[in-house]
Amino acid sequence: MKVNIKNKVVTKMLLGLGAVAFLSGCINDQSDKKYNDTVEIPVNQEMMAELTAPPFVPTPVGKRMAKKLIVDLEIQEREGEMTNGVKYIYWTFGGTVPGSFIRTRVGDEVEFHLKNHPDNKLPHNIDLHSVNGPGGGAEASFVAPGHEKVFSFKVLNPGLYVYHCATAPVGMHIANGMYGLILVEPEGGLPPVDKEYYIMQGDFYTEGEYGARGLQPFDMQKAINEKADYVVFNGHVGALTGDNAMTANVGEKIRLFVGNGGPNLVSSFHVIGEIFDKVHVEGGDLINTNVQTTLIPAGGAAIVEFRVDVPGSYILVDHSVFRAFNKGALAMFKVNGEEDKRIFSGEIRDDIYLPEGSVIQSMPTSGTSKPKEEMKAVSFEERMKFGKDKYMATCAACHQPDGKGIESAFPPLANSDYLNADVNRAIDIILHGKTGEITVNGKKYNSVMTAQALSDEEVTNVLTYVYNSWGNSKKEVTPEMVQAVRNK
Ligand code: HEC
Ligand SMILES: [Cu+2]
Repeated sequence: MKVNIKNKVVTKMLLGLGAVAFLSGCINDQSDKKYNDTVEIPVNQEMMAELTAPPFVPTPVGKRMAKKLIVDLEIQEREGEMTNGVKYIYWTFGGTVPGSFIRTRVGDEVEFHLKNHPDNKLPHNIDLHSVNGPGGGAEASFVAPGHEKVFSFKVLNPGLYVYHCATAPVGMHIANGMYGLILVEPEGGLPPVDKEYYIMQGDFYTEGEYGARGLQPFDMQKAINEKADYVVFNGHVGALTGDNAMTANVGEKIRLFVGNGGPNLVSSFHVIGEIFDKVHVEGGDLINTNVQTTLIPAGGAAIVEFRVDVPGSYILVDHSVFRAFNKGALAMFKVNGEEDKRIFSGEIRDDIYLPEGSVIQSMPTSGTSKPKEEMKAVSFEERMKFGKDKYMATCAACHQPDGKGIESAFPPLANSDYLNADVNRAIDIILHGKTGEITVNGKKYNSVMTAQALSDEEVTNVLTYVYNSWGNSKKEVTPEMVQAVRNK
């Protein structure tokens, strides 16, 4: 008996090993076969590639046969706006950051024409991660201003790939915006969806801090230290918020082509209030389902798909969340259509919950009491200085360092008609928080601001700063006024 069992086990093991050997043989054969097939896919017609500026993508490949695809891409060095009042010299593929979206299929033979505009100052090139060949085309495409380089490659592997400039110093060319995406669709195309969009994250390094005005030069040392001033989607703060938000209707299936140009930071890509039904992990064949946050490496990509079920604004972020609320890595998706209360009820009730001795809506304070000896401002200048520091530390995360807020989420304090109309109301909001619908500069907000645990002196300083900045009404605020509202 014993012997028998042993034999059985051994036989099973041998069978198992055999199966493994057989399977791996199969896998090798298959990928080899696939590869050979792809190389031999015939190409007999020629067409110009449709190139699009972000967040749009060219028409799906569908069932079209492989062709000789001519890509005509022009490099432009041009000034753009990083955020309000901040200018930056971008280096671009096609005039935008990220560069033009290129859409191909396996078997295509891409004839790439890289043009360096004569007004540009520097040579550039392109390394496409979809190329099998040295440098991804970098050496072959190295092109001086006023020149055009042509090279061609056979598209072998399906997936979503990053392309970027690889001219030394490579990091600097990427940091200035020289990256984009090229999609290689499989035979027969990707399954159809209702809406497709193109988003790419990038980190930027400027001599001035976030929001420092004027033309900001690239800062090499900050880039080396990986201390980004801006982390943004599609090249600048607000590229995809407010009127530039992506849109969809309830019930539609969305596909996002998401890339990360880097040069340094890895993205924890997340959509607040959505779950990705499907993620092509790293832009390849592996499909994960029901994903909350997907990691997108620098120089990598992912295809994410989800159905939008509930109307409203969805915020796309790098979930390394200070990047989202303090450095710009925030985009928006507006979904229109009918509510479905089975999926999301919205607020059902707001009951008062008051454990003994507690106060509603107060922010946790470190320690129990305020410092006893508070430094009091002795002049207007000092009030402004203390007020600005307090503002940057407590308010800017939501209302933004420039006071402009974030549409549909945080109302502006800059030039705010609501703020300027009533000082006591503003003091009350800081002391006690605010919920419910309000209209600021013609736009509706319906959210919650928690009470800010600040002393009378601090409220005075921060409001003095707010009222005397960004075109506001320069009202005077005193500790007595704050005290009066507190004692009401
Ligand atoms: C956690 C995010 C958050 C923080 C931090 C925050 N606020 Fe607000 N604030 C909001 C939201 C949200 C509203 C709108 C509330 C509503 O819809 O009723 C608001 C409204 C206001 C308003 C009235 C509307 C307007 O635009 O004039 C003022 C004034 C204001 N906040 C000032 C401040 C100041 C000053 C600070 C810092 C001491 C601060 N807030 C900190 C989120 C925040
Ligand atoms: Cu370059």
